[in-house]
Amino acid sequence: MSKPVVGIIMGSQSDLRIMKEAAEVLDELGVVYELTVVSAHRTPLRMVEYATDARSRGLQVIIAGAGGAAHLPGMVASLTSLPVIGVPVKSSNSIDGWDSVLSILQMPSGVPVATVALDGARNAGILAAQIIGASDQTLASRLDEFKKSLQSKVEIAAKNIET
Ligand code: RP5
Repeated sequence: MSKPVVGIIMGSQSDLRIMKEAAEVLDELGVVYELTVVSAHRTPLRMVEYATDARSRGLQVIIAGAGGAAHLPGMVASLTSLPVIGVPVKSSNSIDGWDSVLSILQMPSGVPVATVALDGARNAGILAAQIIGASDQTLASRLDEFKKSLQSKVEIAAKNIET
């Protein structure tokens, strides 16, 4: 089995119900990933180690999901030059998820996080694959097929409702 190129991390095991959607779409696209829990607040040293070792371990993209005071994606982005995709998770204590969205979205200049929609882990997986696909022709072809399948679904739905 080849080495993971995408790292999926989340602030708590409670985020897995959302973050597993990133893993599922990477499975569909044939992208090898690893998945674990890293908390910016509860395990800060583990976060530093994960982010600083990520590139040397072969990762090319990190997907980081967190809820509430969701500092994990931004802090990881501050520690690595790998692209970081942030997934705001609507946790049970959230104020409608705005806390998660704004914590991840409003990054200072110089430290970007590619933020997807609230609970948008599936899109985070697709975006990670697209970043890797920019220099991987086999994956790019798979992504082209994936895009065509989205188009076909809409065309079939359109035919079904047209009168
Ligand atoms: C964040 O707090 C986690 O990312 C999670 O979304 C939220 C709640 O965590 P738990 O209290 O369920 O562990 O750090």
